[in-house]
Amino acid sequence: MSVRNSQNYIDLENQYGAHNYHPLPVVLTKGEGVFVWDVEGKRYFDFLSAYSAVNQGHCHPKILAALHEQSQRITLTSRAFHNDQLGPFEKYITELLGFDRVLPMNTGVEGGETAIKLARKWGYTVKGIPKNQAKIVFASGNFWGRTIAAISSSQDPDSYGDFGPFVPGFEVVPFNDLVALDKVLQDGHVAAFMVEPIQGEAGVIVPDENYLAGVRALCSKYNVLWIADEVQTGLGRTGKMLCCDHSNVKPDILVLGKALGGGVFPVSAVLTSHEVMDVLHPGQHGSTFGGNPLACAVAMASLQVLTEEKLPENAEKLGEIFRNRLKNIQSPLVAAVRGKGLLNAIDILPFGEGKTAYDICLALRDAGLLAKQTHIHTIRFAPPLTIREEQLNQAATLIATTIEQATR
Ligand code: IF1
Repeated sequence: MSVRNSQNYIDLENQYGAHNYHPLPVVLTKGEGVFVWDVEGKRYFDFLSAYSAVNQGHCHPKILAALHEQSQRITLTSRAFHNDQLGPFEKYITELLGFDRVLPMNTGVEGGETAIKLARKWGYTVKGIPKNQAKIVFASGNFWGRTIAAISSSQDPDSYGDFGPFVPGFEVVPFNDLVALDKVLQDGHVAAFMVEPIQGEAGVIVPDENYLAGVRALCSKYNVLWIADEVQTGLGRTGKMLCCDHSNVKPDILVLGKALGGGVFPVSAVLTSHEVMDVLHPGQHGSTFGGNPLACAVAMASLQVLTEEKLPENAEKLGEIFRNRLKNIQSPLVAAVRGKGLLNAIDILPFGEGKTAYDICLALRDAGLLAKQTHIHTIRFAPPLTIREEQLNQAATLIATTIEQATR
């Protein structure tokens, strides 16, 4: 076949691939910093960052160098043997984030599953919950992945429909509701409460200022482990290294993923105390790829880039500017603007003949910016944290113009 165009690639996916996504019609072939290019050579601002997995920008030179350098030496040993990258990475990340121990995995959902297994085992062996009666509480609107356990806590029919039966022992309370949480945590069989500090997939739902402090206090009061799912909000995205840092509170178990791999490799991690992590003994949990030398080298570089380039601080500063620009959009379509740092979203009212946020995303694509809607009416805006102020303003102008022209 001669050089393929976008449609050729889309046709191949339609014919040979599972239809488990409905991607925006654009075919990407190159990424650098805050920009991506399609196969026709058109450049776009990337305002999704692979759902916050590319916080450091596409193909960051330091992260690629770590990937390349380590890949020339050794890439996979399994945990049957030690390797010379795991220990240094474990020391670095636990000291950087202030936890005693870390358990490395690969994807975010594996991190969530690991956290839940740790909590259940702690519940039985430390808290004294009767065997197989441990409960895990989740916030309604949660999203933490696509495994059977993850969808067992979901209220989204797209996530759980026709995939039953579901994992028992899961309960749900309204997000951002400390009264409801207080009530449910009084059940002595509750081992943990798992919650995102800001709910990403639900539509960038930011809780009240005092919510996380309330979660911390209630979990301590009732001897329940607080699991913070910072797979999407962590690693600088909301303007601090961890979203919990805005409230000066620390979870008992922290789950990281996405940008821990710097946009080049799947790396996730669960960080916690000696008391919790030491309930696990050899042979009780693991993963073929968890803690592999290539992942550790990449994750180390990914974390160093965040701190060396002050990316959380940049996200904090530019997030304020961006939300102000969105709030000044002169259009009746914009129903709400919300977010923290460079995790932001707008709600778009239906317009024209049944047009929705998806149609705005198509228009943004034509204007040179890629973003994706969630739950029909919300567009999430999450550029790489390396974005510069002039680039952010250029993108904000493009967004404003596109939305203001949508109803003309
Ligand atoms: C998809 C959503 C985002 C997450 C939080 C754990 C995980 C995720 C807070 C699991 C993953 C991804 C999954 C991906 C799209 C994306 C997503 F739209 F699906 F919900 F970001 F909002 N905790 N989120 O957001 O991490 O196992 O995927 O590495 O499934 O389409 P993972």
